[in-house]
Amino acid sequence: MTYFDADIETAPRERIRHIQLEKLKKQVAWAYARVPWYRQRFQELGVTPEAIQTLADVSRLPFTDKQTLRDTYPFGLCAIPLDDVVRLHSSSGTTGKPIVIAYSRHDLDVWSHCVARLVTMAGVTRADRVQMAFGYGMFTGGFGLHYGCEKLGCMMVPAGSGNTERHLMMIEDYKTTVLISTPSYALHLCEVGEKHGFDWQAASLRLGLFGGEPCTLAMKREIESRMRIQCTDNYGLTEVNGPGVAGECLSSCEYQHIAEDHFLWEIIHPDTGEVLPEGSEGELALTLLDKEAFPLLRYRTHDLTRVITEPCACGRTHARMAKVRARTDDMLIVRGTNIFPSQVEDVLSGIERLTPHYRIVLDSDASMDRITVLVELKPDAFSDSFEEMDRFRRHVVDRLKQTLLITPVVKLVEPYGIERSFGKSRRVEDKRSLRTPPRA
Ligand code: DLL
Repeated sequence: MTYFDADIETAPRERIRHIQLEKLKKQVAWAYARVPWYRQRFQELGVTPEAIQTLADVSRLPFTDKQTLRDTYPFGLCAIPLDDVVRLHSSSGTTGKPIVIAYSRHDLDVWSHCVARLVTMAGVTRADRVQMAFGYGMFTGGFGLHYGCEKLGCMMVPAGSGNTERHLMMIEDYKTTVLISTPSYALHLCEVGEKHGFDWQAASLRLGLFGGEPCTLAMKREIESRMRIQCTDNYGLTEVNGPGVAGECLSSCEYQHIAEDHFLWEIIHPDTGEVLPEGSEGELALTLLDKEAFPLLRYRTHDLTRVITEPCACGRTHARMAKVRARTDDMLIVRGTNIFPSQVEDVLSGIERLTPHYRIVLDSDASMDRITVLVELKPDAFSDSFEEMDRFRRHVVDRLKQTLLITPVVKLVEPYGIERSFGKSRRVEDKRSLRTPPRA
């Protein structure tokens, strides 16, 4: 069984759009007929499912977002009897109640099909032995990628997250060929392996499939050269199944093919919600095209990207999204200046003597907000000379200042001094909310 579906994946764009329109009409009618929340929103906007005559008509429909899921928590958006729900997953959100998503048997089949295609695109075959370093639980990463690879026929090693030494042992003993993890965990595995004298050159690993968090090109190249593997990035979110929404093929570095026969994308203005012209950067909104249990129309992802439809060297005709480097809700406002963590990352990745690990801490003294960037030195960048280290620290401050337009505090941290994460890395700590309120 192969999961390269040439008929669909290399179809002319008009055919893809035709498939999308037919599915969209059905999906909208499904949501309207079965979910009171949609019926009410449609009525408020004065639209009915019959309004959908072309793909552009999607812009007449209401948006959904995390708030919709919170307002209807837990099962208010469910379009099928709960007895027909076979799985729940929830988001890794850190504030308030989690959001929950339900799946029918059909939804799980569609999801694993999307993932089987995605991993095939990344070079995985049924002969591969796949080591899973995503957690199995409410997070969609572990189960989502697991069932897609299993559908393809791979030998799955469901190691889960954490226990890095055991991961190394499994690579060696089971001769695994594919690692699935966040890029930050891959980097951690790399370091622990190097500390133990693990021979990456001799190891069987050949591919790394990363996702769940941003992976800069610099980070990808670093992992590729240290682990001696080829890496691809893939994108997804809990609300839209999980992984399987978009992924890189082996020819399309930095762009990820969207599974367009299952997801309709729009790029919208993050403030006004207006649909932007093709190729513009904006917020990605996604409509699931064949979801039974939890239909989501025009789901606002908060992820900033742009989508191109030019042909790809791999022959696939599905549109490609640029790497997500920032979220609209990631933006930090420090002393009135807007800062994205990805800007800090871009600067640091251009400084030879630093590792890719860093942390941003925001706090305030008196009425002033302060941004501190902790940066980690590579082992060979460490010097006994205080003057030399301080000169380097000031150089990092200057480089950051040029991009951020405000002066950060920079602290140099010794090699391995920044805590590693097993899953998604937390790079920003905002302590400003802990400020003691002034006395009345
Ligand atoms: O992270 C689903 C996933 C698991 C995708 C494993 C790929 C692999 P959530 O926990 O709901 O779901 O987080 C979704 O993470 O809106 C993005 O902001 C971010 N994200 C996910 N993948 C990427 C990526 C999973 N490849 C949120 N690059 C999304 C950049 C990513 N950001």
